[in-house]
Parts: sequence; structure tokens; C-alpha cells
Amino acid sequence: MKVGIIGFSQSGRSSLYNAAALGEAKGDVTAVPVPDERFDKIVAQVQPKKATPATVMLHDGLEAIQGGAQKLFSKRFLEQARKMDVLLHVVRAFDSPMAPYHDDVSPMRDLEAVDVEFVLADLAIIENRLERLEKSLDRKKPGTTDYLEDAFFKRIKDSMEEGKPIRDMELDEEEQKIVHNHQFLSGKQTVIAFNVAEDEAAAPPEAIVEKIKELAAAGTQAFAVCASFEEEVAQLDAEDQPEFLESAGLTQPGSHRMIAAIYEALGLVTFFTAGENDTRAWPLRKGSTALKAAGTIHNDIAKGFIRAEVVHYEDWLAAGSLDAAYKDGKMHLEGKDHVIEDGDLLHIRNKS
Ligand SMILES: Nc1nc2c(ncn2[C@@H]2O[C@H](COP(=O)(O)OP(=O)(O)OP(=O)(O)O)[C@@H](O)[C@H]2O)c(=O)[nH]1
Ligand SMILES: [Mg+2]
Repeated sequence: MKVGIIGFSQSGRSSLYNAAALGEAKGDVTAVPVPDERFDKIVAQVQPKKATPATVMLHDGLEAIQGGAQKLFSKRFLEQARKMDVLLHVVRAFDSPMAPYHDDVSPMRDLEAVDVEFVLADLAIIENRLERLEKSLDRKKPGTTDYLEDAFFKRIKDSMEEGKPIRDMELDEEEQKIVHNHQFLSGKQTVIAFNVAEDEAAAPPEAIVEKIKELAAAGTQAFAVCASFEEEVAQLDAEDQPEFLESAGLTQPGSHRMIAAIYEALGLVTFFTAGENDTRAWPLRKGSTALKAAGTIHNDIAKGFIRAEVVHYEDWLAAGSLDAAYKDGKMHLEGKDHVIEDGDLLHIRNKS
């Protein structure tokens, strides 16, 4: 699951990347742990030899979005961005004498410029494809992918010409597959980080607050954060962080909320395995089955799958331990097709 950080040059992408990587960034790509209070509680109770949180892969190696007289997206940027599953868009909302292209601060201008360009880049592909299909379609059978694409692209073209990104459209499963295969940029989930000045982190400007609400209503998560401040927070020991955060009027690092938003945008839920050697939080696509969860742990466990022992997190919490939850009769035995819920603790009975 790849998350690409995008934005204009000097918008604070690397600062946010370093903050999210908790000061442990390795090159351009880092597996960033997903903050999860439930996982922390499970680890504190089980006291395993090793605790492995869920992670997302954060990429800071994408080329900056260009400005001035140039096209916004270089060829290289397009290639890189298309490979990502989710885009984290850092929008500069702090005054900077160093930021090129735009000397005045205008987060809405920057955000909209990029969004429009995403749609235009996708439209160029769609128009090209429709032209080719026109020449070949009468030789193909109805019901083939070509037919589906032709009908789908014709249906969405008009609203895209009016600026509507694909991510805001209702799509069926086949259509989602088409969008995924063509790696459409406006079809990718995005998370928006308005990078504000430090003194605005706790109380962002009204225009940004309004925009965040508007985006949320359209299904896109956005928030205000001060990347350079977050980067400093990430360098501190955990016990020193609260006081520092408080100095900016914050109660928790903004990067935590950001990773949670990314996780959501990736369409992931978490299940736990509470082993004494290794207790782990595992990312899983929403709506996945127990068999899929078993395969996430190990292929062999999926192959030898017998039954899944499932304890809901709330039941675990109420019981205080896995043993107690089992004794209370809170463990459900489930088959391969059982859909895993966010927070389930699993033990897979298997033949291997
Ligand atoms: N005041 C303020 N400065 C910031 C903030 N975020 C980043 N900066 C500063 O802006 C400059 C650029 O930040 P980077 O994180 O390197 O930005 P970038 O988008 O990765 O930049 P390039 O990769 O060089 O294009 C640095 O000097 C940061 O310290 C912020 O929230 N507020
Ligand atoms: Mg950078």
C-alpha cells in the first residue's frame, strides 16, 4: 500500500514525511507505524517479546509539482504518482520567502490547480482511449472490457470536462477495476494536509476550517498541521512530547491523525494477533474474509485454514485478557467466509 506525498516545492512535504516517520525516515520510503491505542493496550497486557504495529509505506521521492510557466506535472511526476494507492497532498498555507512560483499564500489556489490538472491528465488518457476504441470496437464482442470501457468513459467524460474528479463518482466494481488499471490520478483517494504556521496549528484560519468541512462532506479527509513543528515533536522522547504539544495548544501530534486518515483512505481496517512471542496489528482491506486475514499472516496458515477464533476488541477490553474473554464465552468460531471487523483479535486454527 503506497502513499505518495505530493505538493509544490517547499510546501513542507519532507518535513511532514520526517514527522510521520517519527524521526526514523530511511531514504525516500519509510514504513510508518499506524498509531493505534487499542494495539498499545493489547501490548501492555500481553507483554510480548516483540510488538509489531501495522504500517503504511510513505513515499517522499515524488518530484515536486512545478509552477511558473511550466506544466504542473512533469512526465516523471506523472509516472510516480500513478503508481501510488493514495496521495497525501501537502498544501502550503504558511508564509515563506523561499517558496518558488507563488510568493503569496493561497492554499485554495494551489489545491484547486492540482485537482483540475489531475482531471485534465485523466481526460487526455480517456480521449485517447475512446479514439482507439472507436476504430476497433465493431470487431469486438459486446460485454468485453473494451465495450465496458467505451460505455464507462463516454458516461463520465462530460462531468470530468466540468471538473469532477473520478473519486467523487459512484462506480460499480467493474468500473473501479478500470479506474485502477488505468491508474487515473483523479480516481485516487487523497488526503489533504494544509500546512499552516505554528501559531495557527491549533486554530487554523476560517477559510481552511470551512474547506476541511467541505472536503469531508465530499468524502475526502483534510486537516491543518504545522509540518515543521510536527517534525520537531517527532524528534522528542515520548514523555517530553505532551508539554511541547501543549505549547502550541495541541493535545496530540497532528501526524497521528494524518496516518489515521491515510489508513482510512486506503480502505484498511486492523486485526490483531496477540502472541506471546509477537503481538501484531495487521492491515486488512475493509470487507475481507477470515481466509484473507489468515493469508495476510502467512500463506501456509491460509492453506491449512480450519477455523478462525475471533474475539471482538470491545469484548477483550471488557474481559481484560484473551484468556478471560475465552472463559467468558466471548470467542466465536468462524469459517473462511466470515467478514473480519476492525479491531478483531484472531487466532487461526490451521493444519500447518
Ligand atoms: N513556517 C513554517 N515553515 C515550514 C513548515 N513546514 C515546512 N516549513 C519550512 O519550509 C521549508 C521547506 O520544507 P520541506 O519540508 O523541505 O518542503 P518540501 O516540500 O519537501 O521541499 P522540497 O522537497 O525542497 O521541494 C523548510 O525550511 C521547512 O522548515 C510550516 O508548517 N511552517
Ligand atoms: Mg522535500
